[in-house]
Amino acid sequence: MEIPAQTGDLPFGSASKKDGGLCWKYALAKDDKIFGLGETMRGINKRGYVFESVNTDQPNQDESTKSLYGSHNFFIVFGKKTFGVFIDYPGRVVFDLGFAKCDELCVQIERADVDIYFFTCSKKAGALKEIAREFRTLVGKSYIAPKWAFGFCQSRWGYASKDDIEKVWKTYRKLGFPLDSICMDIDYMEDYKDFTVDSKKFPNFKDFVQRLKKDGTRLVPIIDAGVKKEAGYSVYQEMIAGGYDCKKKDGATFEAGVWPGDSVFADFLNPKAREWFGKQYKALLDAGIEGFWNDMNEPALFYTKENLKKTFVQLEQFKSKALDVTGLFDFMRIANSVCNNKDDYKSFYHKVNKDDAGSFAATKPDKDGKVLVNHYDIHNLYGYNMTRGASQAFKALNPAGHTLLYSRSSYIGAHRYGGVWTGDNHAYWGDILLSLQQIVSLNLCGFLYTGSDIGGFNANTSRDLLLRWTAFALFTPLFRNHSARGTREQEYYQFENPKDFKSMVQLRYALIPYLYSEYLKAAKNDGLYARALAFDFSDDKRACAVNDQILIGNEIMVAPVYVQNAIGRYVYLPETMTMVEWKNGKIAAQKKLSKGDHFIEVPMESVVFFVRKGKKLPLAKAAPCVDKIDWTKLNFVGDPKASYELVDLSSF
Ligand code: MIG
Repeated sequence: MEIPAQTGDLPFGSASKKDGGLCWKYALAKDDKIFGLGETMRGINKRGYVFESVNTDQPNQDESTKSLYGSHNFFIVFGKKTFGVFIDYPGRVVFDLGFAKCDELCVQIERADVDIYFFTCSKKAGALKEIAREFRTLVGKSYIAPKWAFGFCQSRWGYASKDDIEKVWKTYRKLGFPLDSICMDIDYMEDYKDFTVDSKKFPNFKDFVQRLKKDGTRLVPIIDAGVKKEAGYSVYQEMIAGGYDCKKKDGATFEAGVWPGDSVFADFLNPKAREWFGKQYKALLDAGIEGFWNDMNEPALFYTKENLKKTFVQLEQFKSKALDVTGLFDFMRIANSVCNNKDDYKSFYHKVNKDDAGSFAATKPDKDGKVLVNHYDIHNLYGYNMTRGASQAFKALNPAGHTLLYSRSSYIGAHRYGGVWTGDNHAYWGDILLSLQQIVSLNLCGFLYTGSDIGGFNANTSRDLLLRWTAFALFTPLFRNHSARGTREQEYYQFENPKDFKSMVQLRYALIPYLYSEYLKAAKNDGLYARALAFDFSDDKRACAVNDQILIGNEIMVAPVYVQNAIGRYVYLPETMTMVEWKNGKIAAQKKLSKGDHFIEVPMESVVFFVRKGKKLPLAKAAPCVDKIDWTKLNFVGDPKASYELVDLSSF
């Protein structure tokens, strides 16, 4: 259906119809900066490149990658005029932020049916924070993760049995590491079937869960979006019987291959299907599980049978040809196009209320007032709704409890239901910096509970990389060391002198009363836990351009070392600050430094951070798990005359 889109001048820039969709343009002033866009590649200031909102399972990220797992169409233009823009559109959006033309911002929305929100602030001082807050007033309060979810989590794709997990737990305990959780990746399931636990690999699972929990260590299982197609498997049977599955145009169930082989997909846009899927988590909650991570919910599709068939026909033609270079590349491109194929996304539908569908309706309403919507058009809402269903189910299934939930795929608004992790990064030095940049951009879009796989997911990590990475990540809410199957094992005890890692994990625990307080304050006041320096020092030109230092809460700044073999780094201080060096499990040095540039030496086993002017930072004594931290016995570093307010943690 054609809708009459508003074109012409908007409060900022102007809109016109283009390529069947809508194009919004804004002329950028020379020094304008662009903050936001959540989970994307590149710097904190996104100006100068082009990004796309198309949720994608992207295992080979590099600087040219335009889309990752989430779509977060909110950003702030900061400069001559300062304002926020939220492009509420569930499908493909392209953000050219001064790429085609240096001074032109151009957002191309695939169809003209879109809501564009602008946010302004009349005052210049504090405008960035105020605009971020206004945005959150619109999109809602942030999900709050339980306190234990700030503890250290060890994970790896490859823990395949109770023994594997027990070994991780025992080794960390033996070495005296704090540890709050261990993630269970897909191998815990029976044939990759969601909501099952392989009883051969995990005998007496419930007892195991309790035994670890008594020690302060929780197990956090993964849930994948694809559900195995298997007669007799109750989740599959119920999905089909209840009509909760995504269907093709002819009404047949949509099937695609993912880890379990042939799989089916719940129609998370249908409230009944969402509710039904949410209830499935009960099986694991009943075993004592208190946290989950939702994966593959872009949704990732390895292949469909239809597409494979077409692909084989195409590849067949290459058999008779002598393969030249161009032919070879065509051959590879065609073979690679099997995964996450656009035609597959276009081949299935969701059932929604006619009023919710608006111009996206692909059919006439049925007798219940429902219409079908093509998946492709609303692609970016799928993971969001999976997490939404789980979160709503937890409220009903576990009303007294507090369940940890984070998702790989998301859209604006998913921050109300859970956190996100930044997916399959690499054990590359640049990915430490990328993580810092993603975390501030995600915060700005409302996602406060975030973190990246420490040490890198893909590729082999090294001891120095893991140390430097940990020294940064210990300030991020999700503090999880995770790696891919087939890579070098990267639990901290796999390396020489694990005590150097232990010291850093201990700092994390010493900081938890602070980090969790700041996190709760940000969640309650629609504030930002992690943010760029520009948000607090908007008049300081140098501070506004800083791309590799961030503020964590209201009292500290961090400036990680992310270069191989560096002995330290230059740090820009926008005000006088107290530099704190943590080493061997305690504060090793404190020094007041003046505003300006400083070269700071950072030994490999040290963590250095900065307490802001007129502020003090509480530090607890490290404990084996979050529940054992004594929140009443705190030491302070920084300005002794300052005051610090811990939030009331009793209900968390
Ligand atoms: O296709 O479950 O991002 O964290 O370890 C890979 C296996 C599927 C992707 C997730 C990663 C997880 C992995 N998963």
